[in-house]
Parts: sequence; C-alpha cells; structure tokens
Amino acid sequence: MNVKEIKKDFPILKKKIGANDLVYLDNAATSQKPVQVIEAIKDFYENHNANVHRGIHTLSEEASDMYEDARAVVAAFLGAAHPEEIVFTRGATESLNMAAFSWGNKNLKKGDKILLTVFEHHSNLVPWQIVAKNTGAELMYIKTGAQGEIDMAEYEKNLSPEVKIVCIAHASNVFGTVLDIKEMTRKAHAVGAVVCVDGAQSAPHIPVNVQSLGCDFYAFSAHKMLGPMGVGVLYTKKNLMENMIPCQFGGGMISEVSHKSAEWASPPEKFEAGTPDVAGAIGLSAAVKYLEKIGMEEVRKHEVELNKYTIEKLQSVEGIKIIGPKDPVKRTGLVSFYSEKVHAHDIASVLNSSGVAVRSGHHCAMPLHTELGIAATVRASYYIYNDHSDIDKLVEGVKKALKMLS
Ligand code: 7TS
Repeated sequence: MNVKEIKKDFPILKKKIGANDLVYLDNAATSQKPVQVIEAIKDFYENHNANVHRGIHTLSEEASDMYEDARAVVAAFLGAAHPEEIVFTRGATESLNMAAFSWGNKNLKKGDKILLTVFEHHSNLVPWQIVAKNTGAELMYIKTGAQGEIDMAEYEKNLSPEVKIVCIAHASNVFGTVLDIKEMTRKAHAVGAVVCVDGAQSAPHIPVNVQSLGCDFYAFSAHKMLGPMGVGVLYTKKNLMENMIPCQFGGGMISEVSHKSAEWASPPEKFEAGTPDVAGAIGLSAAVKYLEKIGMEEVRKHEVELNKYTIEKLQSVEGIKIIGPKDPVKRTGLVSFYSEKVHAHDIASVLNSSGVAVRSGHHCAMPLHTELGIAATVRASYYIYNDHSDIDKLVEGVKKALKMLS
C-alpha cells in the first residue's frame, strides 16, 4: 500500500495545527475524506439533484438510479444476498436503534434475554435497554478476559433458549478486540437467537461478508470509512424484514394510505421514511469504491502492522498501560492506553500541541470503563493514510506529556 500516494487524495491532511503538520489518529471517531468522495457528492448536487422514487422527470430518474446503484455497491461490499437487505440510515446509531425497535419491540417479550458484551458502545446498548423496558426482556452481559477477549466457553455459558438476540460489536472501539462473529453466530443460531452485529469499527477496517459471517443484522456508519457524515447502513437478512415493524412513518415507506390506516411498502422502502440522504449514499458508494480499489485485505494488513509497531513502542514507555489484546492481529486498527499518573485528557492535550489528534475519555463505553476502574483512556486509531512516522510522533508526544505532568 502506497501511503504517500494515498495521502495526496486527502486535502485535510495538508492542514497545519499551529506550526505542526496534522497527524490524524482519531479515525475510530471519524475518518477523513478523499477528493473522490467529496467530488462524488459535489457532482450529485451540481448535476443530478432531485428527490428519489417520486418524479418521472429526468433528474429524478437519474437521482433514483444513482441512489439504488449506491445500495447495490454497498450490498456487494458486504456480500449481502440482495440489495433490498440494505437500508440506508443516518449512521450506525440509527441502524442499531432500528434493529432494536423494529425487531425488538415486535419479537421480544417478558422472560426473553438480550445478550451483549460488556464493551458495547452506548449505541449498541442504550437502545436495547429501552427495548428491554418496553418488552420486559432482560439484559445479560458476556464478560471479557484481562485483555478484552471473549472466551467462547464463557459465551456459551450465557447462551440458552431464552436468549433471543445477541448484540455484539464486531470490533470494540475501546479494546480494539475483533470478535469471531462467525463462530458466535453459529452458536447463537443453535439456541434459536438472532445476532445483531455493530460493525461501526469493522466495516471500515476488516473484510466483511455478512453471508459468510451468518449474522442477521449488521450496522455501520459511512463517516468512519471515508464517506460523509449523516449516512449509514443497516443490513438485515431478508427473512427477518417481514417480521419487523417500521420505526419511522411517513412518505416513501407506504404502499396504501387511507384516512384511518396505512400499508407498508416492501423493504427496504418500508424502513426509509422521508427523503433520504441521497448525496450521502452516493458519497458512501464512492468511499466503498475507493476502499475496494486498495483492497480490504490490504487495509487490514496495514493496520495490523501499525498496531504491532504502536504496541512495541508504547510498551517501552514507562508508566503507560495498554488495554486490549497484545496480539496485533486480534485487534482492529486502534490502541487505547492510560497512565496512572497523568489524566488521559492531559495527554491528549499535549499531543494536540504537537499536531497529533487522538481521542481521550470513555469513548461512549462508560460501563466498560467503570468495570475496568479506569476513568479514561487515550486512543490512537488508524487508517490508510497513517504510517510509522505518525506513531513515532504519537509516542514522542506521550513521553513529553508524562515528563511534563507526572
Ligand atoms: N458503535 C461503535 C462500536 C462505535 O465505535 C460507534 C462510534 C458507534 C457505534 C456509533 O456510531 P455513529 O456514527 O452512529 O456515531 N464510535 C465513536 C468513537 O469511538 N469515538 O467517536 C465515536
């Protein structure tokens, strides 16, 4: 992978932070956008803008074709069996809310169990808490080992016929842990549970094939994978879609409406009420094409190498503790760490003064940080435009922060 060439596609990476070059290591929060994506969005608004699925004029047909083409591109990227299994949403959060409310409210009842890991992002936790309250179902948590790993025996202990859905991140946004979704899905299906995968931290970084994984739902955001903000995807296996109630109602999602009632359109329209973010879907499609040109295997290999380098370097910094798997292959492209003497926000602030952007805090996984007894961690997260020199600057900045503040 030619990082130098790739970097040229990202205008923002030329930015200076004070006197320093920007070193962007906050990709788990959002990625930067290449000109190819920016241009695709611009092209839509300059040359094709119209509402979709409602006009018979040329522009509306062009916009509709481009929107449906984006759906097909995403379906192929995920290895979905049918484009109709792809619902465009506002992002992973809305996708997970949709799975929870459209499937959960219809299919869960008192006595049922919802099984999650302790490291779920609030977006794959809070919607299920609400659905549990609505339906009387109970939440249960799979604990992790010391390095943020899921022990299959521990997982199996939690599976029973009462478990109706397993809600798990493909990759943790704090530990980085990559779960064996295929095996976990196989075991969940064996007790009759469906599996909802939060792919926010995996779709951008790891080759994904939903048919091979076997999962029933898979959610992600475009903005973490070179695409625009405000658009995301919920993949749902076709056979589940009929047995789900929409959670938003209005134009675009109906087949018949009378004064008293309405009939729903077929999926995916059933779940896409109102005018969608057409330019967003087109931007996502451009992002997918950009990633496919590099190859997701290459993206993954690159990030494993960056993980390896970061772990080696940070391990040699006295006072820094890394959380999550020590094996770089077992994590997605991110490394979280902390110091017992210097607060994570202070480390991040010193890093920022050298132009290095990282995230610090609880990363929207408060229950996990409470369980670990760590208030906050610093997280460096990578993408295709990062290289070893970025990590050298990170490590230099961390050393500087510890020297100044401990
Ligand atoms: N799930 C996971 C695992 C995430 O990491 C995030 C965002 C979401 C869901 C929600 O995605 P959204 O696009 O709908 O907001 N995670 C982070 C993060 O780690 N730092 O900022 C956002």
